[in-house]
Amino acid sequence: MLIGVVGKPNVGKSTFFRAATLAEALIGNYPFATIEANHGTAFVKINDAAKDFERESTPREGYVHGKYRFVPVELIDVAGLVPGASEGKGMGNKFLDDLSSADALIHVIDISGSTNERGESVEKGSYNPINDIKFLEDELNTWIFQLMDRGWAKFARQAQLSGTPSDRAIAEHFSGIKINLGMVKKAFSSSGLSNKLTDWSKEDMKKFSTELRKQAKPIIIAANKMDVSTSKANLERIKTQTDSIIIPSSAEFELALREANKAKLIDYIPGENKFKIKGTLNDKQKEALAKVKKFLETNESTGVQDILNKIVFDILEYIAIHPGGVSKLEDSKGNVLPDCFLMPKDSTALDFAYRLHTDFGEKFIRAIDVRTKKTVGKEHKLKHLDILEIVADK
Ligand SMILES: Nc1nc2c(ncn2[C@@H]2O[C@H](COP(=O)(O)OP(=O)(O)OP(=O)(O)O)[C@@H](O)[C@H]2O)c(=O)[nH]1
Ligand SMILES: [Mg+2]
Repeated sequence: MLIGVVGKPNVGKSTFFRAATLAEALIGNYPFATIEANHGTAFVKINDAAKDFERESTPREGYVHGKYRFVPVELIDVAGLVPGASEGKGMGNKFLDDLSSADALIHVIDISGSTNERGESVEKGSYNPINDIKFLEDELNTWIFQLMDRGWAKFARQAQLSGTPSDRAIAEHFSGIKINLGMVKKAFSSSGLSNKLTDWSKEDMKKFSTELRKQAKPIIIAANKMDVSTSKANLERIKTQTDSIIIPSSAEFELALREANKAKLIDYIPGENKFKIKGTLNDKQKEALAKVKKFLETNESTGVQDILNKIVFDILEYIAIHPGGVSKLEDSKGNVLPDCFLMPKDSTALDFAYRLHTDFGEKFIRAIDVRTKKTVGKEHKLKHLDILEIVADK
């Protein structure tokens, strides 16, 4: 699972990335602070399933904090995007190449309206960030369209001659940017276009690439810099002007909280609207945390964790599944539910067996739902937080 953090320059992408990963990334109050993409590990938050058995998980990857388990997902923070990127303007082409393997995107916008379309600082509230939402979608749609347009006539002819179904031909053509058959099928049905690719006009191709982009690179909007005074009014206004999914955030405050938690100055569970002071703070730290506390009193959270969770569980509709045994939850080393796999919804017991190991898939006999102790077959559909034992032939 790879999530891209995107947006115009200077909106807080690297701050968001650092808050989510605690990996190093340069933050600067000027456009194009980031040139080379930063890769890191962020975490989605789920209930710790072992708690239902009066135990606590010991994850091989990720960690447990309180009653929650934090499951790793990859995050990539890319260079800022400026208008015309799909024609190579700014860091355009590089930015888009970096996103090829992303499953979904977090579009960070500066909801305070203090950066113009090129990412330069302007007086707060003076720029309307609604423009940014549309511009990013347009750039991504154009990017897909251009990839499609390149050599299209020949491609369409060949697909027809070889008798390959159109959706399969397109899925193969785009597999390099993580587009699969399911996404192409959905794009066909939502665009209502005919299967005869050689008949498609440029307009048809544009329509199709827009639908395909929605499937392949779904976007959630992080309305960032919510801690600035002009943000609240902007957010209310913008919500009425778009049907995009918008979650308010303060990446800066989340970063402060996570760093203070790491330094053991506070106890903070990502996504909560409170934290406990447990270390000795200097005056500067006290002042900074007091500001964050005040923010959390009127906001549900800093938004960063909500955004990650929403993308993975609501937009991509993934579910988290643990391998485990009916007789015991531990592996041979005593680790409790050490593994957790994020799987697409509607995954079956057999899909899960294959995910664990090809051998398990090929030699699948049955599976056992560890919570209910019931035996289930290959086609059994899994649900979020299931624990499954796979019984396979030796
Ligand atoms: N007030 C406030 N400022 C923020 C927030 N997030 C980021 N900033 C500030 O915004 C400026 C830009 O932050 P970056 O994280 O470098 O932005 P970026 O989008 O990665 O910028 P580029 O790499 O240049 O595209 C810095 O001065 C940050 O401190 C936030 O939640 N609130
Ligand atoms: Mg950056």
